[in-house]
This record gives sequence, structure tokens and C-alpha cells, in this order.
Amino acid sequence: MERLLRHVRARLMVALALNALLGLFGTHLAHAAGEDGYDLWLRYRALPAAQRTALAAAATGIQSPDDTPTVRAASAELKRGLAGMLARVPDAIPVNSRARVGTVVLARAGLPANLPADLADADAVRRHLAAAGAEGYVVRHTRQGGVPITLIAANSDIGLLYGSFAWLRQLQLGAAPDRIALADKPALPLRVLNHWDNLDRTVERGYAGESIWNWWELPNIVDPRYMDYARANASLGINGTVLNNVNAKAEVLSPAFIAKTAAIADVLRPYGIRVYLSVRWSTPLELKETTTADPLDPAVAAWWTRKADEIYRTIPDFGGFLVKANSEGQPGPQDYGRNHADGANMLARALAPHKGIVMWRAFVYNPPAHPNQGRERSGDRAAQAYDQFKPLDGKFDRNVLVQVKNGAIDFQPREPAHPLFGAMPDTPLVMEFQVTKEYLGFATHLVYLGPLFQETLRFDTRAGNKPMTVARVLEGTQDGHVGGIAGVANIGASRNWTGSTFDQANWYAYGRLAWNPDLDSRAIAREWAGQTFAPDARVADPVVAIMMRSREAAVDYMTPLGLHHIMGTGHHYGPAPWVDDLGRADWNPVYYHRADRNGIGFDRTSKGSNAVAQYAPDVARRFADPATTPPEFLLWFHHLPWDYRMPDGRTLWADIVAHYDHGVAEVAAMQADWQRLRPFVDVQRFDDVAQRLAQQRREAEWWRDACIAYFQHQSGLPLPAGVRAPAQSLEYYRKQTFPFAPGHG
Ligand code: GCW
Repeated sequence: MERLLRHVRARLMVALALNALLGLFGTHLAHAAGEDGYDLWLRYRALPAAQRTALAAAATGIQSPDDTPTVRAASAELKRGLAGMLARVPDAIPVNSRARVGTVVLARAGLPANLPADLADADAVRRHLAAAGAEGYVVRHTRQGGVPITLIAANSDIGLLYGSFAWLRQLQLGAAPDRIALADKPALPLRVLNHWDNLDRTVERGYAGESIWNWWELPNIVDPRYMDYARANASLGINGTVLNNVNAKAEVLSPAFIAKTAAIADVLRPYGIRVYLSVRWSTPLELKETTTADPLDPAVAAWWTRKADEIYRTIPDFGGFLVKANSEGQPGPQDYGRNHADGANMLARALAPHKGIVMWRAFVYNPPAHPNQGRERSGDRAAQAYDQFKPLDGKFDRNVLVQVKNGAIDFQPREPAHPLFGAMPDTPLVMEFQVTKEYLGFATHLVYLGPLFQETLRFDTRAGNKPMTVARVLEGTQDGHVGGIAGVANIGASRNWTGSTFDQANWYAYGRLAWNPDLDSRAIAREWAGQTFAPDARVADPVVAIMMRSREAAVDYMTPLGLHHIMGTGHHYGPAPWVDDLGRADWNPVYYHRADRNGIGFDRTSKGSNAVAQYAPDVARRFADPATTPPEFLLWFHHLPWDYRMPDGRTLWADIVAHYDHGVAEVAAMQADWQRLRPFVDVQRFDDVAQRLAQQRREAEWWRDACIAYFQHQSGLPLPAGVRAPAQSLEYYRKQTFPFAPGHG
């Protein structure tokens, strides 16, 4: 801890010096100086003069009880933030001293009596606190004994930390300090990141360098970065992190790794973040401590109980386990003729005495019985998770949550919401989003995922034949089964954390939506842009414009109209719709698009796999008919002839081609917009983004050309009039290989 504090102090001094310089020479210097992105959205750069004067008057000192690590983290963050924005360290005001103009008062008001005396609007504050729950906060500019102050109040320590971050966010966005009035609380109790980080520091689907967890050096060498990781997450309200890959190794539960996990937990704890581990089903067997991994074998259950006890001895607030079982070759209870509930409940019982939970993944799909056949539902990968899990609804222990990917295939650029949402009323569900962009151009392509997350969270499942968005399903408002949300992290050891500046926005957007799934992705982009670059509309507006068109652009140049899973084998980068020779039928792109002379698309209606029947009747009816299926899901649910008429009168073939062209044009527009930002963005980040956009443009062309060449080959149709022919032959695209692509294997 001492070491960490020294690190904080050192960073504070550097930040102060930098800010003083910027203050002296004017803000234009801020644009010239390089930024490496390490500070994320918590940059706290010196404010423009007028705002600085206002804030200096409104924030002269901080009054905080500083009696717990979390409250100390809150006041340290306020100090850091104000020192940065004001280029002056605020005073520390002793608790219980008389109100002084411009004091920022941290008040933990578990009891109303703990609010400062003589508070101007104490009644309103109390009302808000009554609604704030265990994690919410109230922040407002008010008066105490007639003196203007800022009150940050909460029912808990963590609420104070969240409130402090919320206030700092407003200030960074240029809000007038005397106008700030916030009252908020998270919608979901469980807001976690899933790291797919291996113990050797490689990261599955990671594009930002090595894992931030330096397992080798832990537990005695603790990287100060862990604390900055905690700050960034706490600033969003993320309150849990699963440290290791769901493709887990048995060793993570060895005493040595439990000690390493405990060291990380110690750093994250003050920031309200619990640690969880992914566990491998067969751990006791592999460690040779049992002779089977059958969940109904008492020796196996006893082993897990002992293991849980051992973990909680060193990590009393350990969160629990995340499990990938009987999925993609991972062992699981089905190896012993048991089902997912048998497995999950056995682990849940080991954790229950410690209040731990099990997040059991529903990402399962079995090899289809007949290769290249999707006629029956069982042959459709998209239908298999539902078929295995729906019958288990209500069979899980209370501390089990079933974790479901946003869509039924696998983190595609666009998928309809997974049919399990709304279909398991007696089971709490966790949404699993992928923040890292496995199928969306890694950290190279600029794709803002806010709209993707929002689209799924707002998807109306029509469960119970009434409006019921996925977000409401997670919140469990109906039945008391409150779920959660998980994001597969895009964080690594690269200096800017996420491999590219704009990928920071995906971490940010995930966290903000985890806090409040009803937030608008454009508003989130605006917040992120304001803090990451500048709140000035000349900067933030074009940044937001780029972000907001980026996801649809990627869908268009990769997988328009409901196409999916046509990416390169293994690494999933770039187009490979022609691949048809992989070990499992449902790993092949041809399985998903089914393009031939006659048409294209996966028939999931009653004439095909009938996966559509897994949705609530209202939704199923809409998706069963191409005329009522939203065009963006058309080929997800239907196999249609190439001359099928789209609503705009074009043939399907012409429409597919137009989408590919539009995707490329959108990237060109994003690139042009970015160039206009040159005067406003520091050279280092500007150039990095510019290079990535140039590469994205080349690769959007590649996607377009390769897919048009291939689908034309399949359809045998001429290119629609006026359409540019692909730059190379289909053979050329087929021959491309990508050895050593990052993030897999
Ligand atoms: O998205 C796919 C990935 C695998 C991943 C798997 C899963 C961790 O290609 O790399 O494995 O899904 O979610 O389990």
C-alpha cells in the first residue's frame, strides 16, 4: 500500500507540473504535447481559464472522514482531479470544522444524523438518499450554515467513491460547479469484467498486449497499474472482475495462485471491486486430489467445499466462480451424464456459506448430427444453448446465475438478442458482452460498440406477451431474480490499456451501460469524447459523429443484412466466406451463409431449423416472415433467392453489394472527419488514430472486394450496373494467410 501511495504522489507531481505548464502557455500546447492514453478518461487536464476560476472558488478544500480505504480512495481521487483541473492542490479541511466557502464535503449518511448540520436542503438530500440504496449517491451544490459547499453524500463508502467520480466527470465535461445536482444508483447489482487472460500472460482474443496481471511476479511484486485499473473501473461503477480466462487452467486454484489472486484483491477492494476466478471443471481430478469430477460424487463436492473455504480464508470477499463447461472441448458435468444444473449447484453449495456466486455460462453448442445440415433445430448452432438451458429453468440454486452471450452465435457485428433472454423467468441471467473486438477488426478498426450493446439491451423479448426489454429481464423486476452484466475485457498491458484510443470508449461504454442499461449510446460517446479529448463542441461533436457511424459501417463492410460468422479461420480477422473444410460443420462460414446459385441466408423458420420458435410468440411471428423481419436480420432468419425484392425495390443481390459499398464509403467519411480534428488533438493520439483509420479503410475495401467476389461466384450473377469490380480475383483473396495473428490459440 505504501508503495502504491508513493506512486500516486509521484504521478500527482508530474500531473501538476504538466498542468502548470499548460496553464502558462495556453491550451494550444495541450494539443501539441503527446498523450499516450494511459490516463484514459480520467485525464483531469487544466480547465480553460474561466472554468478554472469558477471551480477554484467552488472547490477550495476537501472535507472527508478518511476513515476507511474506500473513503480515502474517494478523497484521493477528488484531490487528484481538482489538482489537475485547477493546477493547485485543494486544502484538506478537518471533519467537524466550520463550513468554509467552497468545501467539498464527503458525507456518509448511513444515519440522517451523519449529514452535516445546517444543510440548506437537507430534506431533499435525505429523500434522495432514501432512494440511493447501497451503492447510489447524491451530489449537489448547496449551502451549509449559509456557506456554499458541494455535498457528496451516500449511504455507503462505495457510494461516496462513485459520487466523487460522477462529480469529477461533470467537471471534466465543463459543467458549472454551482449547477451540479446528481442523484443516481446502479440498476444491476453485478457489473463485472471477464478477463480472458491466461496464466502465462497471453490473452485470448486480446489485442492490447500481454495481460495486465503479472502472475509470475505476484504476489510480492504488485504493479501500480492495478490501482489505476481499479480507479478506471470504479469511475464507471464496475464492481467485479474475473481475472482469468474461461478456458481455465487447474493451477489457478493452487495455493500459489490463490495467494496471487489475494494480492490483486487487496488492491481492488478499496475500489469496490471483488475478484472472481474462472474454474476448470476437472480441477480436482487434474490436481490428482480426487478420482473423478462427477458433481454427484461426495468426494468431489467435499473437495470444492474445502477449496472454497481455503480461498475465503485469504480473500474474505471473494466473489465466486465463472464456469465454461461442456463447451468447445472444456470438461463439464455432462462428461459424467449430469446436467449443467447439477454442476452449477454443486459449486454453488461450496460457495454459499461464504456468500459467493457461480456464473455458469450458457455458451454451449454441440456438433450437429449431420454435417452441413441445419434442417432440424438440433442441427442449428444458434438453437442449442436454448435447448439445453431452457429445460433447466428453476433448477439452479439461488446463488447461481446463468451467463448468456448477447446473441446466440458468437459476438458477431450484429446478432438478434439471444432467445434465452426472457425465456428463463426462474433463473437470474447475466448478459455477456464482448468488449474486445474479436470479430470486429481487433484494435485496428474503429468500431464504437455502444450502439451494439444498446441494441441488445433494448431488444424487446415480449416475454409474457408484453413489453419486456432485455435490460428489464436482467433487472428481474418481475420475478425478483436479479441478474447482472459481464463484459469480456479489452484491457492489456499496452500503455493505452486497450491497444487503441477508441477502444477505450468500448470499455467506457460497457461500464456506463452496466451501471444504467437505459443510457443512450450517443450520450455516452459524448461523455467519453469530452473527457478523452475535450468537451469543446468543435472536438467532441465530430468525434461522436465518427463513433456513431462506426458500428453500422463495420456491419456493412463485414456482414450486412444478417450475415454472420464469415470471418477468417481461428483468428476471425478479415473475410473468409469460402471456408468449408473445418472439422466441425458449424465452424465453417459456408454453414452460416449457405450461398449458392439459388440464394443466400440461414433458414431459421419452421421450414428450416425453426430456431425462430425459441423467441416469444410475438417476436417469433415477426421473424418468421421475411416481409416483417427487420432487414438487418434478414439473412439471419431466412434463405432467400438472389432476386428477392427488398423494401426499396432493389434485388437482394444488389442490396448486399450496396451495403458493402456503403460500409467502405462510411469508413472513408470517418477518415475525412478525423483529418479535420488535426488542430484539436495531440500529435501522438492523432497520428495513431489516423494510421488505424487508413488501415481500416484498406481492410474495409478488402472485406468488400473479397465478399463480393465470392458471393458473385456463388450466385453467378453479374455485378449490378455501376458497381466497381473487386480489385483482385477470388483466388487472390482465398490465398491470403495470416500467420501469428494475435489473440488466439
Ligand atoms: O468467442 C469464442 C472465441 C473463443 C472463446 C469462446 C468462449 C474463450 O472464439 O476464443 O473462448 O468464444 O466464449 O468461450
